[in-house]
Amino acid sequence: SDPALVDRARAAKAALGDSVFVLGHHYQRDEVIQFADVTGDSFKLAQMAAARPEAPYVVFCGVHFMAESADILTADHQRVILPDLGAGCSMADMATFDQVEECWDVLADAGVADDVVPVTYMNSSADIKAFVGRHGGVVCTSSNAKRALDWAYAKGRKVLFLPDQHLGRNTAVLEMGFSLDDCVVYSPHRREGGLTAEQLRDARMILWRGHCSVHGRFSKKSVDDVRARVPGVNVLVHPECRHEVVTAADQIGSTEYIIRTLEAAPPGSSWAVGTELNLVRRLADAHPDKNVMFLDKTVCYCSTMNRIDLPHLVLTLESLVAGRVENVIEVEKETAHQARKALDQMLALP
Ligand code: CIZ
Ligand code: SF4
Repeated sequence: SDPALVDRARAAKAALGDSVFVLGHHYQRDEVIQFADVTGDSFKLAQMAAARPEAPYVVFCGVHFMAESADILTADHQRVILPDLGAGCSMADMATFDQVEECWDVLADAGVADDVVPVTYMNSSADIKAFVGRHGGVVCTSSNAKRALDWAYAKGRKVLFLPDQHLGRNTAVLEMGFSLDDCVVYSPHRREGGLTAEQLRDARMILWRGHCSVHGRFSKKSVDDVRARVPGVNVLVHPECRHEVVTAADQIGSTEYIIRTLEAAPPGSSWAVGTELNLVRRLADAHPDKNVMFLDKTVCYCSTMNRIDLPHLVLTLESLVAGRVENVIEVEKETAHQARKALDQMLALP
């Protein structure tokens, strides 16, 4: 990255001192992550967001839904800033509030709404988290999806899982012993979700038709090809990948799990990793004694994560030095209150 920009970021951050707290998601660019005070996946960053109550500015290098969660979890006097407001998430955008309300009506018409506990993946808007909080549900991440589902099934007979069908299906089938037939997929663009009332009554897991545009692109062929190319390779993938991919892989886990697994791996071992490319590159650099590769070279970065680049970070930090607070993410009060219930429920999971 441009050395002049690195110097400017360093100078602005030094000038701000303890008044700024920079959070960096693992999928961020190297040029940005070097300025993060804390790095993590969405769960760790949600836990860490409130760790510096004395810092008035929390600069969130990640995507919009993560900054919303940080705003909900930080103190009222703290402002959460997203260096590029265009950094959204295509998965989160696949479930809008109106669509989810309509789905709930469909469940009510089928006579099952009272049996359903809604569970939403962290990768969803604050509106959706608020919906889930209002209906007695919980937020989950890829590191605690099983615990969230155990909690939900202790409360109700069915789960509506938003918005990532793959995380929901993979957790239900691989960790809860469900069959694929226990799961149905609700399509927000089809009448009645494309399901009959009978299907909704029989299902245990109602999956929203959403997916990640990065992880959803790995295929069974990606796994077969790397196994043919690299003898003895270990295939390690994120549970946002399709079911055919996780069943063909050797290990499945959240971002933090992937990082820990590579740390513990023996020197000389080979790993094909199916997750975001910035993270895989960084892991390859961090472990030169291991053969760490990207699962499928035709898949690329998360384009919205990559919108946060060094120029945006420099502008954000320099504006703060000049006393201008821009790109603030502020969740409306009642939405924040309801969403917080679902987030607190997640943070309280055993
Ligand atoms: O795909 C993502 O955005 C993930 C895995 C986020 C996270 O850190 O859980
Ligand atoms: Fe969203 Fe996928 Fe990008 Fe994560 S990697 S922010 S789920 S599009």
